[in-house]
Amino acid sequence: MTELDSLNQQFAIPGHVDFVAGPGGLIQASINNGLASAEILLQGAQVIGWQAGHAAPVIWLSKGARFEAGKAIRGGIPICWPWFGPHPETPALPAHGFARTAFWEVAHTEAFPNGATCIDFKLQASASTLALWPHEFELHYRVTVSQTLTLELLTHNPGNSAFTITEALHTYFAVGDIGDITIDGLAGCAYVDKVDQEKTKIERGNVQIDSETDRVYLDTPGEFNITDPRLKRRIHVHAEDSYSTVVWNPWQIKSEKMGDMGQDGYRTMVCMEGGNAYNNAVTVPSGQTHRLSTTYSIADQL
Ligand code: TA6
Repeated sequence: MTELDSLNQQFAIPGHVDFVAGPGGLIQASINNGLASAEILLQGAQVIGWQAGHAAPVIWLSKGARFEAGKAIRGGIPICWPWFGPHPETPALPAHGFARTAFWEVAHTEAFPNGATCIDFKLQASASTLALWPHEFELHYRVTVSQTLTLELLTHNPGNSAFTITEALHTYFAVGDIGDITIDGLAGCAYVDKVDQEKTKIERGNVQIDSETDRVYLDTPGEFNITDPRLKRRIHVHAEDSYSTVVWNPWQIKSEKMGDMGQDGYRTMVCMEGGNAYNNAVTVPSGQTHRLSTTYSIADQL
């Protein structure tokens, strides 16, 4: 029996979820429940697509993305864990931690009476993770798909001592054109400006983007909107236990250097990431569990 056969035997739900060979042969959970469709790779438990009803796709995936086992994939919703950005002490370690390139297990699937579908993934410490980060851990990640998309990342500390993490659900949103969008909900927040010597600044109003932008907003509230006049929609973001919000667009020159953004891909994406980074780092005491959650919904026809 192949791995796909085993996954389908254990977790497939007709009319909701099955498992297929995805891009690059990576195993993919395909959800299609009549309310929405979503595609999630077992590598990194990475959502690579979500489309509510007949609306335009909400999650952006680079046309230049490379799908190779163990390699980061450009687009979707990478899980940055147990550190966000470069490793604080050892820059040679993988950026954004190891969760996004690890092979996660499927723990559960369920179809709900309201038509939604959820899939639970889990990742535990192993020799390879302990070599990168010397702590026992259990990660549980639930993706719930309907006209909304809810992501819940639970960090459990089964060890005898506390550990500290930084984290982000590094979501790439599809937009009509980066120059037209407005992001609200961050006014008054301090942010670290990573394209200006990591200076700390204060957001004066709504965010508009006309050049490379890489900001980590701190102590942020939990309600934001990405207003997209070209696609005539507003993406609402509701975040819980997420005190940092990252806004990123590499713009043209950095995109060309990255090599996997596709031709002018930067024009049709914006990253808005919920998590906990910088002085919002989270310490998880022994035996405790930390929860990070975000929900996306769409208001069409602006
Ligand atoms: O979230 C923004 C950021 O930290 C940027 O600085 C940029 O590095 C981006 O993440 C993408 O990182 P990656 O390792 O996926 O190329």
